Amino acid sequence: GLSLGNVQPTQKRQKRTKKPFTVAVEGNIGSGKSTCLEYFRKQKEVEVVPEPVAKWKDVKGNNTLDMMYKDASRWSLAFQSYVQLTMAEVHRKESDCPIKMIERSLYSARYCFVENLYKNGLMPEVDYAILSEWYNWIQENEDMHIDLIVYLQASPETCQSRIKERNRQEEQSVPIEYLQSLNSLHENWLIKQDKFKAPCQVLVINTDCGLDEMYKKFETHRDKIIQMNK
Ligand code: TTP
Repeated sequence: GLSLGNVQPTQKRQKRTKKPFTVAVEGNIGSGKSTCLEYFRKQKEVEVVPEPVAKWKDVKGNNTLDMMYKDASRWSLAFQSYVQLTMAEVHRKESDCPIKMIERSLYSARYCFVENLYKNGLMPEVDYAILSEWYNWIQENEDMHIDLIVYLQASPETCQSRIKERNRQEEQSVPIEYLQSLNSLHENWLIKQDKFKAPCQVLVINTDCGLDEMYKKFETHRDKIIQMNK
């Protein structure tokens, strides 16, 4: 109502001028990213920005994630350009919390997923070239800064059994080879760092274990993950 008009400028002035310490949680499909984000969401210093997967499943009523899995050659350009747009929004989102945690990043969308589609013949070269040019433009013109990557490392077999367990309808046809290929791309990017370099320090947590042990590992690494920008 009327009184709100007076509140807004004050809120603006109170906005933190410091940038939040930004943590991206990375890892294969089913590696445990959502579990990790849920765990740290409980900390009052942390704002979690979830992955915009709900948007991908409803573009004017079209489930583009499903379309991509059913016919990658036809739909992966549309799908990955929308992923790129929505991830750019995640990077740009301001936070009043000292720590901002995001699920994935523009980096893994490009270096793991787009790369995977192209390398496996599921995306034509021209589509790959256009997405790459868009990616380069965003990298030059937008703030994609990350302070820390938490890499949840899990075997493709672990990921496959978790995918089966959670039973997300779109993913039921994902073959083990797809997960193996995505796993190599994550390893190349975050561990070997040959073709693509990690944009910041990488903290590796192995998640080939049960839920309780996973929580214990998150707790062990808590102070490395929850850092404040000075
Ligand atoms: P993930 O980002 O791996 O999320 P997840 O919920 O599977 O993670 P976790 O189990 O670790 O909590 O992927 C979500 C879906 O989107 C998955 O089916 C892979 C797909 N995807 C792409 O196909 N291309 C992309 O660029 C991204 C980011 C996701």
